[in-house]
This record gives sequence, structure tokens and C-alpha cells, in this order.
Amino acid sequence: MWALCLATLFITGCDSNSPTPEPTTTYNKIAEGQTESNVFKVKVYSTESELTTGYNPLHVAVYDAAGKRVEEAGISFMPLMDMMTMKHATPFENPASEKVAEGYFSGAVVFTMPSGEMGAWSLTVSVTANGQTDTVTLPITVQEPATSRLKSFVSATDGTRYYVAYLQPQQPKIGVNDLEVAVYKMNTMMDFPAATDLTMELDPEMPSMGHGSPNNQNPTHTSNGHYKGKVNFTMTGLWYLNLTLNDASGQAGQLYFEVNF
Ligand SMILES: [Cu+2]
Repeated sequence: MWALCLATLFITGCDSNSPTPEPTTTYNKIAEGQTESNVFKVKVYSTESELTTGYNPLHVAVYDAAGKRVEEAGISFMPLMDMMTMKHATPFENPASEKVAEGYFSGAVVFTMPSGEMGAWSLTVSVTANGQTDTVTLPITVQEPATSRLKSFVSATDGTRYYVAYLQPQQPKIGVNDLEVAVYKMNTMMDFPAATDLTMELDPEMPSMGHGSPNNQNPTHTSNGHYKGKVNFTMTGLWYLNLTLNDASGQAGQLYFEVNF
């Protein structure tokens, strides 16, 4: 029966309580649970097979008590790591729209460290819909990716800790690629606002050959701490994307992301 259900899942969906067909986009379910007062059921999906340290787009499906998909809701996230002696949050982006897109409310969480013996992550999702608010806290697991997609530094100008997440390119190619990073400040252990007022210099480098590339474009701020620019890969191999971050008083820090293709 289960095998049959799996086989038909892609065609019809298994949840006979739900009149809305399951979405066709291939998302992987990361967690699900019933809200505390049983008002909603919440399912959290990723485009990846697992959550990793760095920037993770998350897609949330919400169902009402009758099993019907909720298409209009205010959704807010609260990611939290419990490290026994202390707890801390991490940067996140709540779904910007209160209306579903293809069945989902989409936001993101930027995990600053992997799950492990040091601590355990949970994601609290608060849903306001149909005049009711209810909340669920879901245990989640975060893995460290093979190539680091999150860097951190302490600003040389004012001592603020920054986190810089790599977003694009996900599929690097020879030639000019869209480059995107997102930057957050750590105000407190629980407050990680987007850093929106930095300037950046990009200097790609092929460490094995000692050359860079022409026709790059420094990332500039677009919105919510996201910075977009262009990176030109003149050949395949291992590249370092060297980034210098400056605030109003000067150079705050330097870091690099590895891209190997
Ligand atoms: Cu931690």
C-alpha cells in the first residue's frame, strides 16, 4: 500500500483530506507538525535534500483543521539553537507575501552553525489565518556543507560581528555569472538584522594559477541585506571569490568563498 501510495503521490497526492492537489514543484519536506492548539498543520519544505549552514530558502504549506490548504496567512519564523548553557537565534526572512505562490509561503533561514553535540536547532512557525493565530515548534537538523557557504568576521571599524551568506551562482559556468550574497549583523544573540549599508569589492582569483578575471561587477545592495553583482569565470577550476566589505568608516572585513566547477 505504501509503495502504491508513493507511486501515485506524484500524480494525485496521497492526502485524501486535501481537496487541493499537492504542488508539482519538487520540494523536499524538512519538517511538519500540528500547531499547539491544533488550529493548523504546518509542513516545511526545501529545494535541497537537507538544510545546511548558510542561506536556506524555506517553503511553508499550511492546512486548516479540515485539511484544506490555507492560501492566505501571515507567517513568521523563529529559528533557535539550544546549546544547553545558552540559546541563540540566527538571521531569517519571513515570507514576504501573505498569499501563497503555487501553494507555498516562501521565506528563508540563514543557519550560522550545524546541528550536533554542541546544540540542536528548532524552527518555530507562527501562523495567523482565518482570524486565528497558532504556533508550532519543529525540531530540524542542519548539516555543514562540503564547501562553506557562510562566512563570519568581526568588523575592524566597530567590532560588530557580521555573517555573509553565499547565494549565487548555484550552477557556475564559464563567462559572466550573477553573484549574490546576503549580509547580516549580530546585534545580540537573538537579533540578526540585515546589513543594508555596506559597499563591497569583488576580486575573483584562481589560486592555483595566480590570475583573476576582467569584467566583474562589485555587488551592491538590493534589498533585505542582499547584494548583487557579476563574477566572470574565464575557465573551470577552483576560484576564490575575494570580497572586501566596507562601512561608512572604512574597511570592515575581508573574506572569500570557494567556487569549484
Ligand atoms: Cu549554536
